Amino acid sequence: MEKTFLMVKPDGVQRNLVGEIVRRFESKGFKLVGAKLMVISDDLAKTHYGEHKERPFFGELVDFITSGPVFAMAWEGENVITSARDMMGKTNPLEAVSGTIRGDFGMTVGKNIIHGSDSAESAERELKLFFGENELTSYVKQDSDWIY
Ligand code: DAT
Ligand code: MG
Repeated sequence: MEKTFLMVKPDGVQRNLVGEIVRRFESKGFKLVGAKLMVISDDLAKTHYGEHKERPFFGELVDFITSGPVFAMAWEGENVITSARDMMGKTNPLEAVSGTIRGDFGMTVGKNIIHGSDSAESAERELKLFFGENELTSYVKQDSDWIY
């Protein structure tokens, strides 16, 4: 089953949105297989956002993502990578439609509440960056026959 990496950013943690965000993915039917509250190091931030290192906002992005605790999560389910991106909404919260996390809770691109892997390759890469193998759990959820 597909897995993805999602992370409530420092603004989402400070704004008490961890529970709301976990609830949305749980309610959809996805399975939480890993989670931790952590402060991202400068090195990890630069590696994680490496694809953006030439962009003018890179410094700001690294400062922001390391500015306070984030809630890192691994989620599992059918089509979870694309589905989670749809549930997050567009990068700019002002363009994100209502009903999405960014559309419902965000106002600016620099503080857009949540990160989610954008492809199978980034999901694999980001899960490895943030979680050790023994930090991801494999288990049967009792509601799975009612979801699939
Ligand atoms: P996403 O987080 O939707 O995958 P992205 O990978 O293009 O978006 O960018 C990563 C993060 O960088 C994004 O969540 C917020 C920040 N960012 C993107 N574009 C920006 C911009 N034009 N100005 C400031 N921050 C930006
Ligand atoms: Mg991205």
